[in-house]
Formats: sequence, C-alpha cells, structure tokens
Amino acid sequence: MTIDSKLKAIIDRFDFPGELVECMEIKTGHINRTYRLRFIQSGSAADYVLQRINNYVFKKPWEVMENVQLVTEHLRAAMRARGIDPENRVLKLVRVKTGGAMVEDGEDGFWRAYEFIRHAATIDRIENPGQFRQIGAAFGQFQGMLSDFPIERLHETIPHFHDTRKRVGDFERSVALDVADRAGGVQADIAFIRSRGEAMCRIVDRLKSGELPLRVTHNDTKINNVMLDVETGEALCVIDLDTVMPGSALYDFGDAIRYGASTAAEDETDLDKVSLDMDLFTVFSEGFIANTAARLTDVELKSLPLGALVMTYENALRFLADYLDGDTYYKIDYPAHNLDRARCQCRLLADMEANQDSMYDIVAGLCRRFQ
Ligand code: GN1
Ligand code: MG
Repeated sequence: MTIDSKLKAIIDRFDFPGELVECMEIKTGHINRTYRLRFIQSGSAADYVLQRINNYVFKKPWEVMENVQLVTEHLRAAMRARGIDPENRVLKLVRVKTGGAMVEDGEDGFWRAYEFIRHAATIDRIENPGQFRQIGAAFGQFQGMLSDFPIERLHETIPHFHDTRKRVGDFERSVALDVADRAGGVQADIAFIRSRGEAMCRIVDRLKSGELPLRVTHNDTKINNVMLDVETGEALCVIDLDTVMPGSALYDFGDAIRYGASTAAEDETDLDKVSLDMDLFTVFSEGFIANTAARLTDVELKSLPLGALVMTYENALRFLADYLDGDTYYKIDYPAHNLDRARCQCRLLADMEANQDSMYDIVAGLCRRFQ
C-alpha cells in the first residue's frame, strides 16, 4: 500500500489500533474529503472513516465538532432510554493521541475520524422501495430522539443554511457579479429560478411567524447519509451530522424526497429521465410520518410536501449560483457539472409542481392513518 506521507502523518496522530493496511478515498460527498481506512490488530480488521472538514464551507470546524459530540452523546442516551443498544448505531469519534477529537494539519486543514459502521453500506439510488421506507423511518426517529435536545446549545455551523430568502439574495449577487462570465449562457435557467423566488420562501416566512416550529434537524437528508445493514437492509445509523442545526422538519422530509424519490441521479443530463416517483414518495412518507405523527404539529405534517419543493428549488439555486461563481463550493467532476445538477433539479421541481395535489393527498391520507 502506498500512501501520501502527509496523509500518513495525519493518520498517525489518531489513536487507531494496530497496523494500517488499506486507505481508500470515498468520493460520494460533495463537500468533505473522505477516506476509508482499515487496520489489523491481532488478526482482526477494523475500519474507520477519516475526513478533512471543508473549512471553506465550515468556517469554524471546532464548532462542527462540538455539535457532533453533543448530538452523538444525546443520541446514545436517547437510544438507551428506548431500550436500544447504541453500539454501531451512532457515530463514534476516534480520539486524537494528545487528546480531543480533531487534528489541525498546519495547512489550514482540520481532520476527524469515526469508527466505520460495521456490516453496513450506503446507497446512491433506491434499489427497492423497502429501503426508502427504512430511511424515512430512520430520519423520523432521528428527529424524535433529538426533540428534547437543548436547541440553544447547537452552533449554527453554516449560518442561514436553509434561509431561502437569503439564498435568493446571494443568487442575485452571483448573477450580477458574474465572475466566471457564464451568466449570458444560462439566461433561461436564471429566469426559472427567479420566477419561483417568492413562492419558495414560504417555509422561512412561516418559521418567522411561528406558524411552523423550529426543530433540531439533520438538514442534509440524502439517502447516502444513512448506513444500511448489508444483509437485512435495516437502517442502522444516520451519518453526516455536520449540518445538524435548528431548522424545520419540512427540510429533512423534503431533501430526502428530492434526492431519493427522483427517477434519476442528481446530475442526470437527459432531462426526460427526471421526474418524481410517486411510489417512492409514498413509501418514504409512510416511514417518516409513522415515526413523527405523534410529535409534529398538524400544520407541519400537512405541509411536508412543501419541503420537497423548497429543497429541490434551493439545491437548483445553489448549484446554479456555484456555476456562476466559478465552482468554488461543490466538488465537481467536469466544468459544467454544477449547471447539469442545477438543470436536473429544475426539471424535478417542475415535475413536483405538476404533481403537488397528489403529494398533498398522499400525506393527508397518511396523517389520518398515523395521527
Ligand atoms: C452537499 O456533503 P453532501 O454531499 O452530503 C451539501 C448539501 C446539498 C448536497 C447536494 C454542507 O451535501 O446541502 O444538498 O451536497 N452540504 C453542504 O447533493 O453544503
Ligand atoms: Mg453533507
């Protein structure tokens, strides 16, 4: 195994057991750099995840780590209180040899490591509806377990993360500055985003007016942020806790639908393949609502579909803004990647708009069943 000497120096500072035998980059996420490590001690293997926290995105990595520590402790206690053994079901940080849970690399980089959830994997596309029901239940339970978390103790790791109104303002700034000289080629896309700005601010407005309550939310509920048991498919662990912050339940429901119930990948370029799969929408809603009906307000539950529209809009806007900014935020595989992602999300949003009535009907039916 050959390994970059800088990376090896970082690894050596964590309290891993045994001898490092494998180091593989995991390319799924758009933000942090992630490696899977394997160590052998006394003949048995143990896997870990090593991550460099993107400090362009997370300006205060130590606050991210404080949140992760508090949230994982809370989740462990909540599971025990419910008679569930938290082992292999909650992320566990690896200690740094000199103390703490984060290593600074002297080049402005911050690293942390987790134990890999055993016997589990993530999926990027739903292979069978049962998986998506499981994921819906997992995110529903996740929110339930954090419902008594002291919200004021959480740092806002990315200020205004789902503040649609602020995002719309930032988008207009990106269009006006046009630093990469790309706006001329995407006028129709810009017009699509502009035409929906006001309608998509309905969640932030209702949070402000108090009509929707603030909850502790995950805020990044893509299906690949849940580890599934490789044999049974059971949802074992919700991962990627970097954006756990005060938010709306609609965000967690909505972002999972945006990503998981789409008939195509997030960056599909054949837009005719992109639509909302209503069966997948239904099974996720079942899993989510079955586990939240007793706790969310009636208004929240009935408004869940709005979350799907707003999260799809927000991602479209963010991808397009990053394209206009010259690709400074998301990792990309090729120059027009952010534009392709944006167009795909716009198409998905248009399909959701056309199917809104059915989405609300399905959710209302599930509310009657589970409330
Ligand atoms: C990013 O880190 P990752 O890939 O799970 C982003 C989300 C977006 C998502 C789009 C901190 O998530 O907000 O919805 O990409 N995370 C951050 O795929 O910006
Ligand atoms: Mg993430």
